[in-house]
Amino acid sequence: MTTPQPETAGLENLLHETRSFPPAPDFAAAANAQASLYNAAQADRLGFWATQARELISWHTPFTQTLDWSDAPVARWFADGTLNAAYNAVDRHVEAGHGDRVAIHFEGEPGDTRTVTYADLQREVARAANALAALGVSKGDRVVIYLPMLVESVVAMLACARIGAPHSVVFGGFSADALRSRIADAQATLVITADGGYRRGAPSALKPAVDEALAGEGAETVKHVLVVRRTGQETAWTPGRDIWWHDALESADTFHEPVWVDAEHPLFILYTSGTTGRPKGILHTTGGYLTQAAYTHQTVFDLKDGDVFWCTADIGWVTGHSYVVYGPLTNGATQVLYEGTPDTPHRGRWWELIEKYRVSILYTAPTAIRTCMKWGDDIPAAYDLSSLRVLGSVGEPINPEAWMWYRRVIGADKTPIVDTWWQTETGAIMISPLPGVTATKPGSAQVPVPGISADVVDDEAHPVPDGGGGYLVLTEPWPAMLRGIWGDRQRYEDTYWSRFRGLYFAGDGAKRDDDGDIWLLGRVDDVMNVSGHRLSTTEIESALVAHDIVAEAAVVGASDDTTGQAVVAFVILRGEHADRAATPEGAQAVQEELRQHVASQIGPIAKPKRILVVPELPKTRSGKIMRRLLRDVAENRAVGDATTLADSSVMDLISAGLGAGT
Ligand code: 6R9
Repeated sequence: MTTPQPETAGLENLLHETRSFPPAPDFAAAANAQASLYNAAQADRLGFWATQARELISWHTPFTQTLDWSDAPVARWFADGTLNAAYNAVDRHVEAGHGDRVAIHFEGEPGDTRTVTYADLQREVARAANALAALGVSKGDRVVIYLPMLVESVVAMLACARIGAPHSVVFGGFSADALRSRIADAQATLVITADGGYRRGAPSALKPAVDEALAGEGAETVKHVLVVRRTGQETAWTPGRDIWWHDALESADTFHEPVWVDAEHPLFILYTSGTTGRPKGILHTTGGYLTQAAYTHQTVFDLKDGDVFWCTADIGWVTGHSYVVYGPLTNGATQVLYEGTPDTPHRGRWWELIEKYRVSILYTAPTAIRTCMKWGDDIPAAYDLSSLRVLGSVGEPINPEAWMWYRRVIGADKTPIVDTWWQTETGAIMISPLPGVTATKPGSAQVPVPGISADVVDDEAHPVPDGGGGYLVLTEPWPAMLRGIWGDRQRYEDTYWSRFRGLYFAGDGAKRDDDGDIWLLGRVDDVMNVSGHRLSTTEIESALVAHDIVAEAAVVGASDDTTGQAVVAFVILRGEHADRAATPEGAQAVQEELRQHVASQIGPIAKPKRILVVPELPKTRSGKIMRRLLRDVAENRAVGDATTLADSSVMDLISAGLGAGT
């Protein structure tokens, strides 16, 4: 891990963003969030959360305790209350007379659509819960869900919640081996999958990966596989083990009494990759998680009656859990669920969907925003995006250039942008501006949401002053916090609580600007140390992307005999400039131009030692750049394990293309 160094003056300017966008008065006047929320939460943090839990969640047995921290760092929130997450997400809205409200506008990649009301959802979830129970799944059993983005995926998660069986969703793009290791770690008894899903215009099989996973070691606990028929493609079948979802649901009753569970009953396990190969099963429980998911969804996105919400994340990631399933449905929202990729059958598909469903709140990732930016302004310009009123970003630092594009081109230069920092481990949004309250700054997540306490500290755990940099920590327990790593308390304590005594170590570098606002600088392993100067990969990437000819950039620190680390940049040029680097002379000219540009934007110290023009960047399936692989290239090593890449051929493309002018 690199030690943050005191900032050098020359590095300040890029993140010393001076643009600021105060809320529009009419938006502020009508906003759900008011500045007084911060004061209320500060005056009585626990009381504040207890109020949210009572107002936003329906309890079967009301709780009397708010936080029990006696077994720190494992928290217990609202522990003597009982509830059911599926009841909160579905039934109570029907009971309140909103059965006809649309819960999900589903759009399949081939263009098939399905409108699901809350009453429909209630029937489906109840039938699925009965079907699971009939297969012998009961409270506490683990169910692995390996599905594309379908209505059935949401129903499957809620059916598990309804019977108190923690689900573990495994992203449909993961390999059979990744699936097997997660099934084995969770000791799941049931897998819910599909024959396949549609991806880039063609059916893509899923079931074979399940068959392969179950043939492997450690997966013997699985008794049944429920299979959703989506594509109708030919599917190998193991009689006695495999059951069609529609057959199981057809015979199931539409009434099901929810299983009331303790607030601390496990709701789900979600695996996330750690620094070692073994995935970490992040454990979330029911009451606190649901409270913070609902609260942040309502406050950070300013959710109102009549809004149409669209979070583009896959349910295989935590963002899909909290802002496709539990947050929006607990709040009774109407949302869009889209199965496919943004460029199928054309690059305007997302904007077409926003126009079609009058989406008013869009929540997506910087990588998607930069991709759309690369495709050009004329594509979104062809659609009516006037329904949009709040835009969100999540997953990685958003460079100011992409932020400004998002606001100008998608948000008609007026829509507030909420840059939300959080993690699988935190369960819900932790740091974000509040629309209508915060004057936003391009590239900064800014302030902890009311009720959350975060800080930036130095190596000795001392808070840094405004203008200083260090590590992001969370200083007080929060309702949606992870309750541990499945089956491994020691690893939980070691990973998150051993770096700084009594503080949760998030693993992200951060700085405070002169106003005290927080800027996330990427994972601390992405922080470079060049000649004793702390340089952030994000900062240099932002500078590169701010240049006209650059579409995307990834920066790594490669070990260097003299400077410790050296800055190596990988850039994708914008379409119309791509040819410029085709010849060695052209590539050299481009490199020199970009080096000078970084020098002028940040300072000579940040000038990349090497700039490599590449056709693609290696990204995980959740869109995070895999810098580890780029470091292998930069340090002239054989490229390491690339199995978690979304597209495993990217590294071959990169290696093949190098040579010219590097
Ligand atoms: C929700 C999610 C968590 C890591 C986190 C950080 C990065 C997420 C960010 C952000 C800067 C933001 N991250 N949101 N960095 N600004 N708004 O993405 O969870 O997949 O567990 O990733 O993502 O590095 O530590 P997860």
